Order: sequence, then structure tokens, then C-alpha cells
Amino acid sequence: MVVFSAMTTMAEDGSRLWLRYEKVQKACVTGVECIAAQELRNYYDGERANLVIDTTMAQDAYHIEGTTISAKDEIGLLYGAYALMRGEEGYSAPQWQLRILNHWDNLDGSIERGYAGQSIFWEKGDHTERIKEYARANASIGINATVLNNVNASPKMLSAAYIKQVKKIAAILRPYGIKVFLSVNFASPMALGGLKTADPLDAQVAAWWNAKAKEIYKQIPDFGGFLVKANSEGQPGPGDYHRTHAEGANMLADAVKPYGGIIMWRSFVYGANHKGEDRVKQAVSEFVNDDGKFRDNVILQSKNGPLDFQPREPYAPIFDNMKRTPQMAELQITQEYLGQSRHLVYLAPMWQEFFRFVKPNRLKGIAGVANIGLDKNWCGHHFSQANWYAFGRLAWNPDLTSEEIAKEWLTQTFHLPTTKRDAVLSMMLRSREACVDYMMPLGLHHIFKFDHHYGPEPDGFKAEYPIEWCPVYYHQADSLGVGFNRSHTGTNATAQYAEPYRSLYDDVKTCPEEYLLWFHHVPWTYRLKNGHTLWENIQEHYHHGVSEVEDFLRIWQEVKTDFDEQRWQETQERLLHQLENAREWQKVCLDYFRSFAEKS
Ligand code: GCW
Repeated sequence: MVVFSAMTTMAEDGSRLWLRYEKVQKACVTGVECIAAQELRNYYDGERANLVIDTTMAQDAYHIEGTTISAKDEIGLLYGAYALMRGEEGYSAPQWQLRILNHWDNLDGSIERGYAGQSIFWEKGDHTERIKEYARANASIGINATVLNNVNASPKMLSAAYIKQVKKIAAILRPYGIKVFLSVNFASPMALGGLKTADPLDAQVAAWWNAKAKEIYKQIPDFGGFLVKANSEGQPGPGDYHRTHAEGANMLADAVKPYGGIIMWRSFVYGANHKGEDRVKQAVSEFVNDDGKFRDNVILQSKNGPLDFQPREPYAPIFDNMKRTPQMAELQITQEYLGQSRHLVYLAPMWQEFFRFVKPNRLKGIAGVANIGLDKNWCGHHFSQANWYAFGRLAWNPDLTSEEIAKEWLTQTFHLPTTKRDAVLSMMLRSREACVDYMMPLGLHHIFKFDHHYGPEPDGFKAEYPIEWCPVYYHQADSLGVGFNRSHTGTNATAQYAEPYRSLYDDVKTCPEEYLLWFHHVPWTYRLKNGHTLWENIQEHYHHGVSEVEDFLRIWQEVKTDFDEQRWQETQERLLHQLENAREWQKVCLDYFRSFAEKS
């Protein structure tokens, strides 16, 4: 167990995350000399610890018996050391070998959908210490890879000057077991290499990528590979040359293959080729013909839901449809659509919901869009740190419960008596459902304000925008009812699901109520399971969401004296704002829907 500082002796600005160890320098650490040994020597409150290499063990796994940790290598020992300090015993091995963060960080230091300051990698200045702390925090929860730049990638990323910087960052991360990857712009051979085309079947283009891969691996021999957003939201891709995604991905895969690299190819593609098609169907239509055609070092990376990181979505049916293609899931840690860094929303329950439908053994790895920036407390909101923590812990073991993870995080991050900890725990565990309730209950989706995605705009329509960006497209409210008919009488998106979900979702009577308006256009007067009408239910959910946040504020008052002042106060301010914003959601959405519902 670790020792915590007395609350008043140190500024509690959140910068130490869950690693709030005090130096005790008590333990006598024997065995392998490595970072794990140093960490234990500094912070472990036991008398002794022993580190043993056992090459027969699985990669990254550790075994803790008494105070002896065994693992295959120094990284496994490091994972074991952190586990010992949080009180674990016995054997543990990760579910996935690929546990990766995706940073949407731009080379000018800004972060797309970042709500916690500028980039720790690209903002001007020397952030070596910060990056080292980042590595340590990731290692403590088992994250072993990272993509350093935005999927909307600048071609400059692959210039010699930037590769040099990547090499420096890789050197800081390597001792903590973190492999570096880059997002690439598919048109880099033109923008950077002066070629006339980026056609993946053009020999010069392939040669350019081969040479680029060679240049990178010469500097960074353990470089991981590339993440690619192609032919999506204006990004270039193989489609520009009438080539398939497989043809584009395979050309890159061949370039990194000699060095053991991989390509993570995103399926988040909609628009251009699919005019008029229900947006949530488009990824499957776009990719299904490529199934089985990718090289073995390509992984298809898909968001958990078929739309875009909404507070609640059904799982993405692409996971059912690509049967011969390795796949990984992309989760979003940064709360783009869940109150950003201003709302307290603990995301583990949402991710676990996804794993109920897409079993972890169907996936090759797991990616999380990071919520980290240069803000003192890393994530903007003190409680958003819990989402980074939970992502790592679930990437290691998706069978952990949201409650177990939250308890671990609370115990390490604050210093609370059990009853108070449990009060805060209850707030965390209820927070995601509360957010769904005050933003878009019963399967409503994407009724956010344009562009920044913060706050409600159910009447949102702009003729100059693609219809898939307009809230009115998603709720389809009229005098008869509300919701998007995706059943066989509508867009038939339900047909993309495997049984039993296909039938379950298709029938308004069996469709789970939390997805009701996602799959069906339902009369305002339709009676739900509780006997109340749809319109009454919608109102009840919004009211409930708001009253949950009121209760969070009550809990927060109750625990005031158990917290350090700074973190309590900063969280309080955010909770007050969250309540105001939840009330705005309630008012704007109910006023708007009432204008249809009460006419009928
Ligand atoms: O969620 C949407 C975001 C974009 C993002 C895109 C994507 C990086 O609003 O900011 O771009 O998805 O995932 O590619």
C-alpha cells in the first residue's frame, strides 16, 4: 500500500493524478534493477520487494506472490510494481496486446476536441518532464502504445524535422513500455514528396512510402506503425483514385511489414459515396466488400457506435459484418458529446455496455481518444482523470466492473473515509445515465449545437451543411411522433445486425427502450412499459437527469470537509455549471418537442 500526504502539506492541483505517492524510501528491493525497482524503492510502503524475470510468462503479464513480482521482462515487472502498490495479488495478464491512446493533437499545439489545454507533444517549449509523467501514468494502468498526432493529419508529420522529434518522444516513452505510432495523411507523397499522385497502385507512390518507412524505422526501430483516416470528412484517400480501402491500406501495410509495423485503418467514413443513405449504415456499405482483402498487418478500427461517440448508441454493426478482417474498437475518452471537461461523467459504464454486445475476444485491440492536455490537472476536470484511468484498466481487463475501477481510482486519487468515498462513488456510477437523461434519452441522438457539440440545438438545420450534420435529420419529430425509423419499414439499418439483435431492434415492441427512438419513429401517445405515454416518458427522463445533477451537488456538499480545498472547489464550480447546462438541455429540448407533441 502507498502512503498519502497529509492533505494540507501539498498543493492539491490534481497534477499528480492517481499517482499521489509520497516518498517513503522504506522498502529493500532486490532482484532485477529497473524502473520498477526505483518506483518501489521510492514509494512502496512495505519492508521488502523482490523482482524476478521469468521468461516463460506471457507478454506483459505479472504474478505477485507475497512481495515477489515475476514477469517476462522489465515492463511486466513495472506493471506488477504498480499493481502491488494498489494492493493486487496473484496473476494478471492483459486481454489485448494493443492498448493504445489516440491523440488528436495538431502540430501547432492545438488539440481537436481537446478540453484540457494544449498538446503535451507539440506545443512549443520543452515538455520532457510532462511526457515522462504521462508515460508513467500510462504504465501504471497498462497502456502500451500511443498515436502522437491527429487523425486529421498534417503531411508535415512525416518530414525529417518532425521524425526527429518523434524519435525524442519515443525515447522518453520506451522505458515505460509505450510504443509510438503516427497518424498519416494519405496524400503525403504529393504534399511532402512532390509526386503528382497518391494513387496506392502507382509504383512511385509505393516506393515513396517504402522509403519513408525505412527512414522512420532507422530512427525508431520499435516504431509501431500508422493510423489512417482516409476518405472521411475531407481527408484524402484511395477513393480519390477509385481504389478500395483495402488497396490503400495494403500499400501502407507492405511498407511497414518488414519492420513488424501495423496499419490501423479507420472505418469512420460517411458522406461522399453514400448520398441519401442512412448515415449509420454507411460504414458497413463502404467496407463490406473489402472483407478478407486486407493484409494480415492491417486492423480495421471502428468507433463503438455506428454514428459518432454519442452519450448512448447501440453497438456498431460493422463488428458483425467484417468476418475475415481483424478489428479493433475506438472509444472516446475526451467527452466531446458528454459535457467535455465541464461535466462530471464517468464513462466506464458506457464502455462496458459496448462489451456486452461486442465480446472482447472478437477484437485485436482497443484505442481510446485521449483527454489529456497541458492543463495542470491533465484532463480539465478532476473527475475526467477517472476516464483515462478507466480506459487503461478496461483495456487490460474488460471484465472489471465500473464500480471496482472507480473505487480503485478514488482510493488512489483522494483520501476519503469509506462512507464518503461511497457517496462519491454513487455519483460517478450514476453520472453517465444522468447525462443521457438530460441530453438525449430513449435513443435520441445528435441534437447538439453545431461544430462545438456543446449544448442542445434540436431545431438545428443549415441548408449549406450536409444533412448528416443536422439535428433535425436525427430526431425526425413531427406531429405524429419522434424518432428515426431504421426498421424494415424505414432505412432497414436493423438488417445490418446479427441475430438476436436484428429482430429485437426491428420490432418496436421488443426494442430496448434506451434505443427506442434510435430505431423507430414512435407516436407521442405510444405507451411505454411503465404505462405512460412516450411524451410523458421523455419529460420524465429530462427531469430525472436534472434531479440527478442536483443530487450530485448535495453529495458534493456532504463530502466537503473530507476533500482538499482546491480540488473540492474546482469540482464544485463545474458541478454548478453542469446543473445549469442540464437545465438548459431540459428546457430547450422539452420546449421544442412540446411544439410537436402537444399539437398531436
Ligand atoms: O467525432 C468527430 C469529431 C471530429 C473528428 C471525427 C473523427 C478527428 O467531431 O472532430 O475528427 O469525428 O473521428 O475523425
